[in-house]
Amino acid sequence: MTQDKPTYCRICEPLCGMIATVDGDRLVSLRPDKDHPLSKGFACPKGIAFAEIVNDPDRLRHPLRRRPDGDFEQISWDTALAEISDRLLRVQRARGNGSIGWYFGNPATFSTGHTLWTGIFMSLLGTPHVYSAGSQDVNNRFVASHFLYGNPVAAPIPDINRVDYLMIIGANPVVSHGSVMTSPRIRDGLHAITARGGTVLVVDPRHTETAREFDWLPITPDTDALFLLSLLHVMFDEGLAGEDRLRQRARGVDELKATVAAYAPEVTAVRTDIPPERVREIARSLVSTERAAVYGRVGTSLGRTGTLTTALLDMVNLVAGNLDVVGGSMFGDLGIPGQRVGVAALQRVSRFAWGRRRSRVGNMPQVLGTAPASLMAKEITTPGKGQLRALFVSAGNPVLSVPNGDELRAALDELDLLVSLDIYRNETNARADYILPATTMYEREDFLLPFQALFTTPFKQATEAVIPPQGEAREEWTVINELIGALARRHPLVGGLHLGNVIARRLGCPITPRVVSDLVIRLGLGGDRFGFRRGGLSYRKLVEEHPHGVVVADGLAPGQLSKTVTFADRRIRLAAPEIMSEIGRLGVERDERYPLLLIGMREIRSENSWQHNAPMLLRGGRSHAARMHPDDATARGLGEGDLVTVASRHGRISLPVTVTEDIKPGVVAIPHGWGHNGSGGWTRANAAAENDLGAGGVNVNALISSDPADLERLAGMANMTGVPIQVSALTADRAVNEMAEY
Ligand SMILES: Nc1nc2c(c(=O)[nH]1)N[C@H]1C(S)=C(S)[C@@H](COP(=O)(O)OP(=O)(O)OC[C@H]3O[C@@H](n4cnc5c(=O)[nH]c(N)nc54)[C@H](O)[C@@H]3O)O[C@H]1N2
Ligand SMILES: Nc1nc2c(c(=O)[nH]1)N[C@H]1C(S)=C(S)[C@@H](COP(=O)(O)OP(=O)(O)OC[C@H]3O[C@@H](n4cnc5c(=O)[nH]c(N)nc54)[C@H](O)[C@@H]3O)O[C@H]1N2
Ligand code: SF4
Ligand SMILES: [Mo]
Repeated sequence: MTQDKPTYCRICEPLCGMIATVDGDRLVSLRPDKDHPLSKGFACPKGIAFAEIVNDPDRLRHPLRRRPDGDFEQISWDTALAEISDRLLRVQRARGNGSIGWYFGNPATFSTGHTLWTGIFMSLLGTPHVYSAGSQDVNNRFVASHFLYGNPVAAPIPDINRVDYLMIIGANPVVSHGSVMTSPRIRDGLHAITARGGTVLVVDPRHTETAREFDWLPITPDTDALFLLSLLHVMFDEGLAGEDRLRQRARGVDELKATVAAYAPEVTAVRTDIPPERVREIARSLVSTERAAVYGRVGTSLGRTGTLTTALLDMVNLVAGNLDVVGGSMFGDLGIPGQRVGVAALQRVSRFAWGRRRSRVGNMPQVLGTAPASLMAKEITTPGKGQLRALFVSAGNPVLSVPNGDELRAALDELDLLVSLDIYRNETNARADYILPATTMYEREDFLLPFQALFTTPFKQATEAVIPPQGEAREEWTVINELIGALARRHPLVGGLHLGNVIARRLGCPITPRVVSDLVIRLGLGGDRFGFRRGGLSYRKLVEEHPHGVVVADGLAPGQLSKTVTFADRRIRLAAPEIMSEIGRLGVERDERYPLLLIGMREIRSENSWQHNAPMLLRGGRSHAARMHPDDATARGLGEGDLVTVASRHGRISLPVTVTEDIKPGVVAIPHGWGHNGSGGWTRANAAAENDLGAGGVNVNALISSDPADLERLAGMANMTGVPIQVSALTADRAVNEMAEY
């Protein structure tokens, strides 16, 4: 007998409602939930295909241990945990807590237990070796907010439901479904803007899927900061800025004004390739349209000055009068009493506050307790106190996702202990000593804390697990509890936590992610405040009475800045010296040998490196290719499908080229997450994208530098966009050599 259970998808940020059809312990299929108040029957192919991932024969179902010959053998959980604990203790005794590290990848964010437990465990250990996908994604956002608002977790989001002029810069929501913004049916949301007579302008080097549906303004990669400085220039120069009001809300207006004076649109056009008149027109529209917003994402994060660029996005919104107002760029509200005071106190005392801790290699500042993942390899290979010796990798595939994967792959072999928690065997855990099988999202209950302030329509949904763990899979936080137990006797803080866990369990009220989530739900927007707010929400109520989720407010509330800014005068800082000094880095010396600029792109039927194995997503064949403009192709004698070598100062890859008008001349786009190399799992992914060079595609991050000197300075962001490259035809004998290297 099958049963339909409402739940939601946790692959990417809209968290679309899903109906899981379950037969006993088996997930039969997934379909979009028509009764979900926001996604209203929408789900993308990745979401639907997830049933194939849950049931994938390639999925990990048992703990594995690496044998001396490199192959893996199945072992029991007891053996795995006992051996891992033992080896971890040995490393800890010999080298200290600071030799233990953790990298958590993108899917960890979609599991409250996973993120919380990892964070708590590592911070109690006090190790600086905590890494995440954030330094390849969004950490610059936190640092920009730290300097602007004194609040690293404040993230303004566009008021999609009410905005009338939206400038999207460096994001492709029609494919990505929106990021740092939880807005189901985002494509419809954007079309609604134009349907009500508004404008959606997409500033992007590529004529993306989003740009094709709206207005496209091409820009030279990694020149967004210059463009934004020019927008500010025009706003001040033409007296559009409403300076009195601005001064009430912000400090540093004069410094900002003086700085942007040098960036007239005519000056920056040489670099951005945006006609000055267009810049003036956009600046005026942003000011004169009552409901206008600028929104940027990955494309504005991975340049050489991602923190500056993101800070400038907020400054443009603020100066144009569009920050924290209806229809503009707004702050979500958790609705938890004392949230501002709490963040302010943490900023003051916590070692997680920006700049309190710096990395051993490269002297880079930590961001929310994490160091740049680009440094992991060198932290492993550089001897000395604090050398990284034991590493856990959970829900991550850094060998493909961080710069210079080859360097990292080789470094992983030098570790005393490498443990992976994953649902698959991947290119990273191919080097692990142990691989532990994790549950997928449908095998765990969840209420996603990290996304609560990012919903463009305030919304809450909690789910039960829809099926039990498959095979011997376990939830990450329960595994972390075991590790905490293992280190308890050797470390007072970890010991304290372990003792707390044991006592709570004895008392029959174990500390679980659900308990923590329940607390946040009850204290937050729409919560029952433990009985003080009648009819309010709790975890149980959400699951039992609102299985499709519930909208908790009509729209985002304006006027959140006073709850967001932690500085005593509650005014935004526009001229933090750290941010301003980044402007000095905007100049570039072009290297004639690398005349083209590399950018990234995401594909609709793929999620980073890990959805290349689902038959539904591979239908019709998939290939990995570099996108290039016909002018650039002709100049190099290249045609559609030709094999090329792409080289940067840091590495070289070979793959086929696709010639397309949908990209700015001089720019080449290559998707990341490819480079599957037959590591034992992902049989279909390894075989897919087959071309004359082999299968599985190539790892574009071989072109990206992991040198600390090449990282963005304030957040340690990897520089993955606007990277100078050269492209040339792959000659027959070169191809033979490349094949030999595979
Ligand atoms: N289908 C699918 N969806 C996904 C993912 C996926 O892999 N596949 N990944 C998820 C993840 S992890 C994330 S973080 C989000 C990301 O969500 P988005 O940021 O919306 O997605 P991207 O496709 O990376 O969009 C970045 C855009 O920036 C452009 N760009 C590159 N360099 C520059 C530049 O210098 N300036 C400007 N102005 N634009 C530039 C690129 O052409 C691209 O269109 O997507 C999530 N959703
Ligand atoms: N060149 C370039 N590189 C990039 C980017 C780019 O735009 N360009 N984007 C960057 C961005 S935004 C991101 S987020 C990173 C992603 O980087 P990573 O997070 O390191 O890599 P993913 O490919 O997302 O790998 C996720 C892994 O988690 C596993 N997994 C899935 N679900 C679960 C689960 O529930 N539990 C556990 N334990 N494991 C699970 C999958 O099997 C897979 O092995 O890549 C970054 N790298
Ligand atoms: S857009 Fe697709 S992958 Fe993302 S949450 Fe919705 S269904 Fe899942
Ligand atoms: Mo990401």
